[in-house]
Formats: sequence, structure tokens, C-alpha cells
Amino acid sequence: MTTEETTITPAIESEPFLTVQQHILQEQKRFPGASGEFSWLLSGITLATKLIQAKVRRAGLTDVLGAHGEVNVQGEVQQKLDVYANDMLDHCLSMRESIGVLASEENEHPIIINHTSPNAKYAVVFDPLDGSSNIDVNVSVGTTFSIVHRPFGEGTDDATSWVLQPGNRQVAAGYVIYGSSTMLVYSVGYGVHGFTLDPAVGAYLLSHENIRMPEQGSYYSVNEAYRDSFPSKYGEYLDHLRGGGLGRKYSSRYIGSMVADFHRTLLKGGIFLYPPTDDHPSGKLRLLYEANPIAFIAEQAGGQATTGQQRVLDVQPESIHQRTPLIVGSQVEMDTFKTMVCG
Ligand code: P6P
Repeated sequence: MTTEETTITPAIESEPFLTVQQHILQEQKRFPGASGEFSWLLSGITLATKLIQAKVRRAGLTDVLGAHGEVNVQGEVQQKLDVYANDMLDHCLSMRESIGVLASEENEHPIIINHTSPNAKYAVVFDPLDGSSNIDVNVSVGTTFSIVHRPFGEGTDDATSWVLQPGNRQVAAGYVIYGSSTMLVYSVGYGVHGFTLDPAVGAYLLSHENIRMPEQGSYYSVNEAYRDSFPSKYGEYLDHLRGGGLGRKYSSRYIGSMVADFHRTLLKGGIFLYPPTDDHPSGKLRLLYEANPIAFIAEQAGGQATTGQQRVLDVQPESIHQRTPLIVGSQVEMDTFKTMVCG
């Protein structure tokens, strides 16, 4: 049991509950020979996100709103909470001896921990605070993470090779959504499970066991302001959807925070699209720490995720911050998308 686990108060001892740490230890038994190092690694993520959510929840009361003033590797103005979230994940994960390499949206190069150590087995890639521009207007934001095993063989000494692995090599992935409640959603390859943070005890408690994405939803999610710059087949697909082509009426929902838009798609079904646009011909979202974890969760829950050209999880990354189009959602909407758009 990790030391971060808060003592459970009597108030909930009377009810059956499972903390994320207990769940991880259970899941870990699926991996023969796995020691507690994996659960210790994931507890670094849960601790960091508890620290992040505490700041997010009080953003209007403390001097963490607004821009930090620096511009990150993406050319985006860093929000103060971006920097804080990045620092918390770096601090909490750097202490995990099983982590050899960390890479973050906020850092141009991988943060090398101890990738030459024989104990270092994993690389963790994360976006510390996705959607951070929404914080000032109290819209849900999120943290995304992806975990891969260290590569073996030629040229695996440099830290970058640890993270430039296709999404189908992920051993675990997930996100935390700081919404009306704070919820951790993760998978180690055996289904998707959701844990809601109980602020009264400071523990993530199992609230959504074995999440399955509905076969079909009734929401589509895309920034229609860019519709004229999408490839034409995307517009035809959206018209088909809106015209009742899938046998039901659809509503449009677009929060502008990927984690929140995907979380609704995961629970309610439907489709989320960030297509190629004039401004982002290769898509805006980042492959390693946005599209890959989302695609892993989607497929584990019975959904699909494509770049419009191929399965997201099969893309061989060329650079840490490379971008990709992302189309992710339920079987019915995705099968139709692939027929109409991917050809
Ligand atoms: P647009 C947030 O900045 C983000 O990276 C994702 O969370 C979100 O899905 C997307 O950008 C929104 O981009 O161009 O629609 O404002």
C-alpha cells in the first residue's frame, strides 16, 4: 500500500469501496512478476493530480489565473496553472525509481530521470493541463498520461527513443478530468475504470467500473467554426449525421477541452473530431500525450480512434510534440466515418 493513501474515515467504511491504489494492486496481479513498482508509479500520478485539482478548485482565489508570461514549446502562452501542474507531475514522478524518462507538453525535450539505471523500466508522457486556456472561465480541464515500457535493442540509450513508441505499445494510459467532480479514468489494458475523488477523504474511489462506450450516441463534437477548412468529406459526413443518416437525431456539443469532450463521448457515445484544418493541416492535438492515451482508453472501452488515415495507436511517432488529426468515438459513428471519409 502506498504511503500517500489517506486513512479512510469511518463515514465510508460501512460501504463497500475501492480506492484507486487498491484497484491498481489488483490489476497488477494480471502481470506475472510485476512488483509494486507499477502501482507506486501510478500513485505518483494520483498524488500529483490531487495537488493540481486543489489549485484548480481555488483558481479564482489565489494568484494562479491568467498567463505565466512564458511561451511553451508549442508556441502557446503558458498559463500559471500549466506551469504548476507540470511542476507537480515532474516532482511526484521523478521520485519513482522505475521511471527512466518523463516527457511533457510543456518541455521541449524529455526530462531524463535515470534512464541508465537497471531499475528504470518505464517512460511517462503527459499533458499536465489540457485545455488550460479554459481555466479562467471555469470550464473543465484535464491531465492526460501515457505509460510505455522501456524499449530494447539498438539505439535505446537516448531518452527520446523511450517515448517515440507507437500507441499500441502503451502499458497504461488515462486522464484526470477536473470537472464538476475530479475523476481519474485509466486502463492497464484490461478495461477502463473511473475513480471519483472524494474531497472529504482525499482518495480516488471506484465509481465507474468497467466503462463501456455505447455502440452509438447522439452527440457529435467538433469546432464547426473551422468547417470550411476541413477536407470536404468531413463536411459530407457531418451533414449525413445531422441529416438523420445514422437513424437518429444528433445534438452538437463542443467544450473546447479535449478531455471533457472525450469524457462525454466515452460515457454517452457519439463522436469527437479534430480534423485537419488550414491552420493545422496535420491536426492540432498531439499524438503522444493527447491522442494516444485517449485512443487507448477509447479502444479499451469498445470504441475506435483514427487519424483519418490510420488507427491512431499504429502511428509510429517521429517527434515528441508531433500533432495528429483525431477522430474518436462509438462503433456506429466511427464505422460510418471510415466508410465515408477514409474510403
Ligand atoms: P480549438 C485545448 O487548447 C486543446 O488543445 C484541446 O483540449 C481542445 O480539444 C482543442 O485544443 C480546442 O481547439 O481550435 O477548437 O479551440
